[in-house]
Amino acid sequence: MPSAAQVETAFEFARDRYAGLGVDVVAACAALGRIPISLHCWQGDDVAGFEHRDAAGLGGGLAVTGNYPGRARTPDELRSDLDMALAVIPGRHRLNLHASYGEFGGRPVDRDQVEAAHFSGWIDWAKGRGLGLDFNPTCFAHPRAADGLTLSHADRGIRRFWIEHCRRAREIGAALGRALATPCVTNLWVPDGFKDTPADRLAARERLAASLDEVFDRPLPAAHNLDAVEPKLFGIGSEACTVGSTEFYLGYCITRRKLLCLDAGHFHPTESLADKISSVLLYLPEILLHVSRGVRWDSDHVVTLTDELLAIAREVVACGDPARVHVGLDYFDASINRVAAWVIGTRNMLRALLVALLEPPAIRAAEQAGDLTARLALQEEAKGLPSAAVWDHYCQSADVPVGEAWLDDVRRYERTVLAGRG
Ligand code: RNT
Ligand code: ZN
Repeated sequence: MPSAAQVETAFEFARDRYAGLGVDVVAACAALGRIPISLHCWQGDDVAGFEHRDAAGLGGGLAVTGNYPGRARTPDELRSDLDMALAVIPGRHRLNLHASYGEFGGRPVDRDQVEAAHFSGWIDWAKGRGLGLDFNPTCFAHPRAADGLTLSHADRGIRRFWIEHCRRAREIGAALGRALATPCVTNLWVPDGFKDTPADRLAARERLAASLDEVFDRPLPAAHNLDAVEPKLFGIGSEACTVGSTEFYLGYCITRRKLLCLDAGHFHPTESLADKISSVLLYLPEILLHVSRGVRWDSDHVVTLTDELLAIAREVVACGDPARVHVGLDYFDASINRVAAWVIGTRNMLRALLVALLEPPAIRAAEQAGDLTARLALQEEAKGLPSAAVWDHYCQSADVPVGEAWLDDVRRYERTVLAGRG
């Protein structure tokens, strides 16, 4: 690990190098500090939640692999693990909760009964740390989702049940947003789809649209709650047709003024989420990202510092107003230390955003001047600029470990806390 003085020296060199290219590293770091990342609670316990069901019942095409010891089993354990992760991540961030993570006091509370009171422990925790909260209805891992259909189910009773759940989720989202004085993004994803060729795709999609209109019929103040909806290409068990496809939700969002959630794993493997951001921002004021890493399919691998991640971050910054893009993470890996998985993915998201904020303005200027040779040359040279020295300094200034030193802290936590979980 470098000494504090070494970090400082490297930073000064980097600052001058960037200044020579017209990049203000101090301004870039300040801008990075204004971009919150919404950490997904479900990485901490393999999407299990606190309704006392077993992971085998996850359903909805979701799959968590691995059995690394130390899974959080209670809200307090999950919060403790999040505190550990947040202690080694620079900046102030958000937590993204699923409805299944309420504190139900050991009582069976069905999804159509869930309410804001079940999340008061989370509100207190978030308030104490200056964090914002985001929210999701949980439309999987439930007997009434066993057919792989929820809001688009042909049975009106089943649709009603999920409409009620999703309505409650929005109200909870608004309560979280009001309590914390920062709008909660409530993201709706339903697994609805067909394993084999449906005879009537249109009817299912009409039912989904009608159900969504019922879910959203009560207006909520944007200062408290922002509604997002999440399309998907396919899932395990819905290979032939996903009712809530990209086209379905893009049209829905444009006509109903909702946020579109773009998940990096929800497209064909050769499609780039990065390229979609500017297209949808033409028609929607704000969007939500689920930054994930699909490997061959929507595998939800831990986010690493790939070209695709750099490209996504670049587009978030290049659109001119990063506040229009809510950045959340969405992956679940139980084959490695779960706290480390949060830290790795979140630090990588931030590093990618920093690289984007440090992009030399000459690249865009070359394009504007029609000099595509210079654009390519400068893009390639920029890859070797000392962004890592700026990142190290950013971490040091935020009083979090520099470089791989965070792993020692997580290992200590593993020995002292996680190992005792049996
Ligand atoms: C599923 C969606 C969805 C979930 C979480 C748990 O494919 O990506 O966002 O991963 O809600
Ligand atoms: Zn997602």
